Amino acid sequence: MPFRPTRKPACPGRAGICKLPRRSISTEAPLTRRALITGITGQDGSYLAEHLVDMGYEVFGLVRGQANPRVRHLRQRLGEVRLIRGDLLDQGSLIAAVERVQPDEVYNLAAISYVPMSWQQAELTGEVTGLGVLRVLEAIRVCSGISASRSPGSGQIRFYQASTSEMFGQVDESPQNERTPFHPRSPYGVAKVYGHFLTQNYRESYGMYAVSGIMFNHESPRRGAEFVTRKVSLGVAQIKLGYERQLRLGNLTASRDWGFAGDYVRAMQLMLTQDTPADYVIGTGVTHSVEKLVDTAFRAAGLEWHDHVVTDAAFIRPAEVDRLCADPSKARDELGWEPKIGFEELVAMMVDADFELLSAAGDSGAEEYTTDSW
Ligand code: G4F
Repeated sequence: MPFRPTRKPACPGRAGICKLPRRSISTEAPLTRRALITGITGQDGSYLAEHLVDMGYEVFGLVRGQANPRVRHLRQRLGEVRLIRGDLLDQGSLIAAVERVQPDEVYNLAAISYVPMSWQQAELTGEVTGLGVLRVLEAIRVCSGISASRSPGSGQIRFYQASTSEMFGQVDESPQNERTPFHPRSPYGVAKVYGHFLTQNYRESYGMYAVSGIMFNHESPRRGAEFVTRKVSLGVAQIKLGYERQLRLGNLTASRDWGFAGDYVRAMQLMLTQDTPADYVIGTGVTHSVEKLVDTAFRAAGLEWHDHVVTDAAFIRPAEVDRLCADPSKARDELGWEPKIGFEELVAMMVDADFELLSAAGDSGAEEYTTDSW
């Protein structure tokens, strides 16, 4: 029998939880499954929160800092989500968050996820992206009373770790599946490998329901402007509107398996509903070069990329991941997961969204969405 979410009474208004205004107010006390998401203000966090709210979950998000500006965007988008303060660098805050929320599911999406930054701040990347996973797992273990001699009971907290195709790095086989060896090429990739193996280790050591989704690149109009897809879609919109003439990029020959983030969060939830915890590769199975991405985006706006794109050595990485392509057959066969949005549709969606965004924001607003980050 596949696992079915159980329903339990909600526990509103607990100390330390900042409840956001609701989009729609139900007169009945909801009986629902409860999820805690770290990294809720990021692209994946926002799509996952929407998906879980639509499925009837009660969703809590961990937010760090005193005046995190991303919280405002989240408030506008998702009134149902309750926010709780905590930080992946602070073990006590994670234990307190798990204790207060008493989640059925924890999704660890928080990380320093911009690969070039991991060379600039390698230690911080290791702390957040690597050791942060340990701290979340420890918070769950401690709050659940699990130890080497005490296994989790049937109502245990289920844990999802956001692993990544960057762990494959320099690959010897293509496409990559769950058994492909890892050869990470950045401090970010190395930190993610640590988190991945630690998740496996807690599953094997303590019998915890702890799984990793090895997600290939997933994009959307909510993607940060530093990642290449969004940098390109913003650049195209700026050029189309006459705000810019050039777009400066790094390595155009690298290839990635790009999918739509909204599709990938469905896989995260499905992974926590299986009888047996396991890791899954999530991707489309189709790869394109950065040059193809650029060509597709400029064409979508009726532009010719050769007239505008300049390659700039400042954006070349110390070590590159040349080519990634997923073999998502295990996810398809066992989870019934398939992506709904293909590459061309994704690129057109992002270009259209940025054209609308910048048209509404005007010339001065365009500066907010600068594409010149490293
Ligand atoms: O968009 P990117 O920065 O994504 P990257 O490095 O593949 O990592 C992303 O996907 C991973 C999943 O596999 C995540 F784990 C990770 O957190 C992140 O979300 O770069 C994609 C490719 C690279 O080969 C890069 O060298 O695009 C190339 N590129 C060429 N010019 C550029 C640029 N990348 C960026 N960010 N900016 C450029 O100007």
